[in-house]
Amino acid sequence: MSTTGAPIAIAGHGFENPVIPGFHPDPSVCRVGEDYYLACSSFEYFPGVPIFHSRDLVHWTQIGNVLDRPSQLRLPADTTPSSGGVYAPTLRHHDGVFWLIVTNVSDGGNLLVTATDPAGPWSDPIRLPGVGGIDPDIVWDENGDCLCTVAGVSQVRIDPRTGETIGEQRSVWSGTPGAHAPEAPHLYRIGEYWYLLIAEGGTERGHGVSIARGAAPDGPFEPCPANPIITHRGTSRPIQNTGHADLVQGPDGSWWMVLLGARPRGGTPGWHVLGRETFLAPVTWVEGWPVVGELNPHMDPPAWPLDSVAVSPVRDEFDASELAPEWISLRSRSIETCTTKERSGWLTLRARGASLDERDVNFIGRRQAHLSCRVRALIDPADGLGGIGVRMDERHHYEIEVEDGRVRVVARIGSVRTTVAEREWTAGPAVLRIDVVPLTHTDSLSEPDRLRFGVEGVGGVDGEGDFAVLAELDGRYLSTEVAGGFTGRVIGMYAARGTVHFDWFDYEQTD
Ligand code: 6LW
Repeated sequence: MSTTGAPIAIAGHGFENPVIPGFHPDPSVCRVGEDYYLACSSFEYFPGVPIFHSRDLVHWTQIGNVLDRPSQLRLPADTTPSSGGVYAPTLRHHDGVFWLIVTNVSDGGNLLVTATDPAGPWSDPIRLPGVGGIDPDIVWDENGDCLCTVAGVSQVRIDPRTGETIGEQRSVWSGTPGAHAPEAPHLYRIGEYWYLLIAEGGTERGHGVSIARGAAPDGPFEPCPANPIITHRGTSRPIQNTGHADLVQGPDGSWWMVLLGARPRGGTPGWHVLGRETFLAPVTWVEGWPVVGELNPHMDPPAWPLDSVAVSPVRDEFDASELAPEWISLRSRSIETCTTKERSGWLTLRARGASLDERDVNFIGRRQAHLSCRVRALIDPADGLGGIGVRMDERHHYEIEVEDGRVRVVARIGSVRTTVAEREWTAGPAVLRIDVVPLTHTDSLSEPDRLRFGVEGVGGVDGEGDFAVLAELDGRYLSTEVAGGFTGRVIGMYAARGTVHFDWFDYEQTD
């Protein structure tokens, strides 16, 4: 493989980042011929590990979820807190087969699955009980032996068909002296060296990527003199937390890095609300070391990054018998409690937990993928209670819900739960709406965005057109800086009592 190919600007115009906006952290990428595939972490959501396809590394389409059956993914409510579950996959293509290795920190640890078509089906898991540590990577050496390397950074030989370990797991590199959390290892044979890429500094503002190389895949490794090869720590760049990367070479010889980053907004200390997103950067090679280019090569001077050009489907009518792959449920999904087959053209949800405070609430949503967006849904609460909400975790969420002639907005922030607004509502179906509005002018105390909750079709003094706004809430409380953890906002529908039905759900990027 050449390590000298210069990156080409895609379509000659650079590209926009993030390439996969919204909560899509820990990207891992591989290429087969002209096709790129990329997988991300999914934590407490089911199905797990979204997988995307692209021809140019910029425009990605979700083609499925790798762990989409209970036999592959169990997220028991008692052992799966928010930000538990599925962490940091590595996706590779070897010997005509796709391999994905990942950790379910809430059920059994590391596992491997395989597929001939990355859209699925993926195999049942091969467990790796002997491999200790998160962020597993797999690679095959010149002898065909399979090496698994995990955060720390340590390595063990495995039999990928059985999951057995062969020999001891041993440390291969601990990263830059003094740097915290060496993790997310990926090992590659490039030219005459084996390269060990890692993340360092923790996944917050100190995040960065470092690399080392050696003659053998098990080391010893010599660190790159220019480490970290990318970090935005200590800068005023709009994209922060850059780290947890993977490398891929294009068919034209160009090299690229996918990595996670966050877009904090508002006043100090900055709040990022979309979780950690997937970014793309060009890579060149100088004296056998990778040099990472700008995340937004055509943007000068630096500006707020544009939202991805990927356009989300505006409306889901729930006419298909299967739900689209971007819909994610909390911890599990069953046909008994979440189905489009009960009322034709509607999504029916049957309540389990009694509110979004509960781990077993029946909530199904999609990642908020744009800083500015609008969500609307037509709900028939029948004789139950349900609504739409914006969720970080059980302790951080805002929602608007309807039942039996009442509509209300509820906010949960930490240990405080309150009904923010409530009004009479003519019983029957309602169009509930949430507008997420980023602030354009900020001072040191400003929130990153505001969330407006209301009902359509009623007018009202505080309304805009026929949109009656019941409440406008500060977005900072639904950010990672407040909620903690590894995820971002997910917006969706829920049932809190009885059985509720949704005719359609709109997600729309707004300006
Ligand atoms: C992941 C670790 C990290 O396992 O965060 O940013 C953890 N990197 O590598 C969860 O995403």
